[in-house]
Amino acid sequence: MHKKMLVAALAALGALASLPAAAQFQKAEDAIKYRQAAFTVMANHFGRVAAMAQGKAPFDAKAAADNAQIVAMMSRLPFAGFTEGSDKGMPHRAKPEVWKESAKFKAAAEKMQAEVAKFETAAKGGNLDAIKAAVGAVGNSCKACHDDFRAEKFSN
Ligand code: ASC
Repeated sequence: MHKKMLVAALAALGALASLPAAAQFQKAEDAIKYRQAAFTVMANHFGRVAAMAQGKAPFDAKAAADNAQIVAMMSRLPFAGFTEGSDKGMPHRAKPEVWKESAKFKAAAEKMQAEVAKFETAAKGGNLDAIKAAVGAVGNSCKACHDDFRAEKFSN
């Protein structure tokens, strides 16, 4: 391949990679489904470790670490699904504040991600007391965002 063509191809790839998240979704409904799915998977795997922390499930250090790793990965995904215009499209519980107070929403998302990162570290360490503390902090960060940005009832 000519060097010029290679440069052009790489530039095209680079442009694709930096497209806004909106381009991942054909319609608002796709973005809503995506974020709901990501939250669902994240909550499921967090719940497995939370159950251990609360003594509702036997403590299994390996399972805790594996689940925490999934939570950490998932925690980075949902927010790409809050695209412009995806306040409508199918029933959901995101409040208008998600879009009206986007800086505050972003800060709440980043707080959750930071607590989840600490939680993943704690789970890797295998100390149940440290895991309990981290589970509490993650849960608080979930709740704080829900209080401000999640409605009680589904829209539509
Ligand atoms: C969970 C879960 C949440 C949070 C929240 C904490 O396990 O699914 O949304 O914790 O309930 O208050």
